[in-house]
Parts: sequence; structure tokens; C-alpha cells
Amino acid sequence: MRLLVIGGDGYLGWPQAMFLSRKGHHVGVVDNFLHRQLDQKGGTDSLIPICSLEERIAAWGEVSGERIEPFSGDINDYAFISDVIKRFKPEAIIHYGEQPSAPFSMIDRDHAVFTQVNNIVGTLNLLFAIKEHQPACHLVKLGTMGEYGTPNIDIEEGFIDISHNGRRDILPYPKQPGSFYHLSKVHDSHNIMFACKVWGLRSTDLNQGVVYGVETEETALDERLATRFDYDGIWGTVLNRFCVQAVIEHPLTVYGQGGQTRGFLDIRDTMRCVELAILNPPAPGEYRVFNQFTEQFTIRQLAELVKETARKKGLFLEIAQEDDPRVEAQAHYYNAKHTRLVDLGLKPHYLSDVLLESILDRLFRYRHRIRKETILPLVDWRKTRNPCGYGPSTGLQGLAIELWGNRLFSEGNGARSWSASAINAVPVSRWNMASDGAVKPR
Ligand code: NAD
Ligand code: USQ
Repeated sequence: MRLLVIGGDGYLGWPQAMFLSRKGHHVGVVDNFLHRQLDQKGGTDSLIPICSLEERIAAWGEVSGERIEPFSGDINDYAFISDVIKRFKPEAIIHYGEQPSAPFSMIDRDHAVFTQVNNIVGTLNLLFAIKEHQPACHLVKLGTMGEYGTPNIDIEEGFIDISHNGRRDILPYPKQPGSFYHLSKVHDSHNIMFACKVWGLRSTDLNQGVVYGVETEETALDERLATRFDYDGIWGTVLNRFCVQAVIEHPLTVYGQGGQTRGFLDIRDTMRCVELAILNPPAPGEYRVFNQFTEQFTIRQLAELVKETARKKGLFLEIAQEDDPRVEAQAHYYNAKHTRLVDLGLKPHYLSDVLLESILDRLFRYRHRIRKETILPLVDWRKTRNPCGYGPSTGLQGLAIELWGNRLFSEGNGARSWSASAINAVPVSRWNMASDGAVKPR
């Protein structure tokens, strides 16, 4: 099949592109290198060194004999993405290309606006371009389990059968997201469902839990194929963060009581879930939702597991109880259904101490690269202005937003405001990330 991976330079998108290419599909990747740019400005970096997209694709060609086709550009630029879809003619689009961090979206107004515009407009552009140029294409969209929040009843897969005042209907499951980032996914879901209904598009919304892990079969083939691995307080997710903290014996940063329960999955299962969705497409006009995770844990359980595994390797850890910088339930009921991908054939890789040991071993090799000053969380959900990066010049008016200031924000009457015309004026598609990490105009 002809498959287009949006966000194909990211933590999940890059290994997904290789996974699908190895299965014999013709794969294209789209990315605007947003994450690399924000790292540079915010003082963060992938723990494992990563090659440029150009170098990765060349290495993949050498190792596998397969070709991945790159498209460098921003999906917020409609001319760019509609042209890519017109030319590449994908049968399925796997959409990973969003700003993925909840803390980033809670830094301040600019970051909340950026997150929602980047994610919601990007997805809207995809929907319009699919309808106009490739209406039979299957949109496989990465959503999040966080769309549901933590209700005091079981969480269903997307829809709930409700009886109300003697009448009955099957309706979208209620959403109670916990950040402006998670809200962007809810808005995406509504737009996608609506486009399926009015235009007859087909889509699978994968409400994915928190992903952990450092290696897939493909990344393990060659160092140059490594995917990024984030561990800082903005981009890192909880279990990946705990593993990095473990290798330098940093106290594990459990927020609040640690009773927060979430769904988790191994990065290798992410690859397979997406493949299963592609191989079993919905009918035209159908919008369906799969809950994509394999196990539930509380944060404290994960901390205990990491502590115990690290101890066997001679690393001694404390579990720190930090004030919770987020506004979230710290002890609650959680029972989320997740049978639809298993019904399609998913065989999960469950979290074990053996797997954790292998992650710790891999990370240990890079412990000299850990920037300790980036580990503690920066962003307090209760504040409307937080420091926006770990770099030397990142106060409240940090640089992170200014890099893309031309794209999304214009100064007017002394206040920053979002302007649609600014998007057209300087699309990020005109910028390329060089292999030395510098961002240069094309
Ligand atoms: P990532 O930041 O590593 O990858 C996202 C990629 O998309 C980056 O390379 C970025 O440069 C690119 N991108 C962002 N905006 C873009 C735009 N406008 N145009 C083109 N490219 C753009 O993040 P990730 O962890 O790989 O997450 C990928 C997707 O999966 C996100 O949508 C995220 O919300 C979702 N997700 C991630 C997890 C997780 O635990 N990592 C869990 C559930 C859902
Ligand atoms: N947490 C800690 N300590 C830490 C980091 C996090 O206790 O050092 C807690 C958080 O307070 C939260 C939980 O761990 O209760 C999960 O936090 P996270 O940062 O691992 O995950 P989250 O912010 O929800 O976002 C991540 C990805 C996002 C994806 C989401 C899936 O960044 O792209 O959508 O996981 S889910 O959590 O199912 O919504």
C-alpha cells in the first residue's frame, strides 16, 4: 500500500515509517522538524543522539534496500500538504504530526494557542486535502486516552450506549481532558467524526495510552536508525522519565500521591496497532475509535517497579513525592476497555522487569548526555505564565515561542495575537533542518 506517515521524524513516527516500509509498503514521511526546533530553543534534547531525517532515510536504504520518500513541510500550510497528497496518492495516512506535550500546552497562552492551532488546523487541513484529492484514503489518527479523563465509571471504546428519559442512543463517550493539549485531541476527534459523516471519509481514531520503550526491531538494526528519547519535564513521558532518572540515581519524580492510573503500551505494540488498523480499514463514512494500550498502572506502581529493577543492577533510588504540578485526580477509579485491537490480532508485549532492565542497559550508555537541570517539572497547571524552557535565556518571555513567532503570532497593540495570514507569510515548509541541527531557509 501507499502509506504517508505525518510526523515521521518523531519518537513514534520514525520507527513506524521503517516498520511499514519493512513490511513492503511504499512509505512517505512528512515532518516540519518542529520538535527539533523546540528542543534547540528550549534547552532540551533527545537522550539518544539522532541523525537528521535525510541521514536516517539514507541509512534505512542501505540497511533494508527500501526507499522512504521524505516531504519536508508543515501541515498547517494547506498548499504544501494538499500538494503532497495529490502527488503521493496515499491509501492510508498515519497522523502523528502534532505537538504532543501536555506541559508544553500549559506553559502560557501562546503555547496553548500554538498547540491547539498546530494540532487542530493541521488535522483539518488533512481532512480537506483527503476529501479533495484522495477521498477513499483511510485516516489513521493518533488520539489519546487522556481525551476521556478519569470518570468514575468504566471507559468504553469511543462510544457509550445511553438510556435517558426512556429513550436510548449510542453516543460519543463523554470527554474530560486534563490539558489544552489533550483538549486539542478532543477537538480533532469531533472534526474527524463530522468529516466522516458529511463527506463519507473513513477514519480510525487511536486513543493511545502513554508509550514507553526505546527500541523497535527496526531501530535496533543500526545506530543511525535510533529514534528520539525524551526525558525532560516538558517532553518526557512518565515511565521513560523514570528510567532515565534511574540510571543517574535521581529520585523518581512521582507527582502528588501517585495514585493516578493510566493506560500504557510498549512502543513495539504502537507499531503493530497502527498496522492492524491499516490492514482492517473502516467502511467509507465510518468513524471508529480503538483504545490503544495494553496495561493499566498507577504512577506509584511504575515507580516501585523501576526502583526494584534498578536495585538489581546496583542502582539505589528514592521515590520522591513532588507536589503535583498538574490539576488531576491523584486517586481514582479507572477501568478502560481495550479489546478491539486484541480482537484484530494484537499480541501485547507486557511490561516486565526483564524489559525494564534492557531499557536501563540501553539508557546507561548515554547517561553522560543527561541534562540534570531539565528533569524537574517546570509547568504549574494553576498558573497562566510559566518558564517555557530550560535554556539560559528562557524566562517568561522565553525564546521557544519566538522561533515560530513569524508563523503564528503577530504583535498588535502591544499584545501578541494569532493571525491566520501570518501562517501563510512564513510557512515552516520553507525551512529545513540541516544535519548539524541548524535551521536554515531552503
Ligand atoms: P514527537 O514530537 O516525537 O513526534 C511528532 C512529530 O510531528 C515531530 O517530529 C514534529 O516535528 C512533527 N510535527 C508536529 N507538528 C507538525 C506540523 N504542523 N507539520 C508537520 N510535522 C509536525 O511526538 P510522539 O511522542 O512521537 O507523538 C506522536 C503522536 O502520537 C502525537 O500526536 C501524540 O499526541 C500522539 N501520542 C503520543 C503518545 C506518547 O506516549 N508518545 C501517547 C499517545 C499519543
Ligand atoms: N507524572 C508523574 N511524574 C512525572 C511525569 C508524569 O507523576 O515525572 C504523572 C502525570 O502527573 C500524569 C501521568 O504521570 O498523571 C502521565 O503523565 P505523562 O507526562 O507520562 O503523560 P501525559 O501528559 O498524559 O501525555 C503523554 C504523551 C501524550 C499522550 C498521553 C497519553 O505526552 O502525547 O497523548 O501520554 S494519555 O496519558 O493516555 O493521555
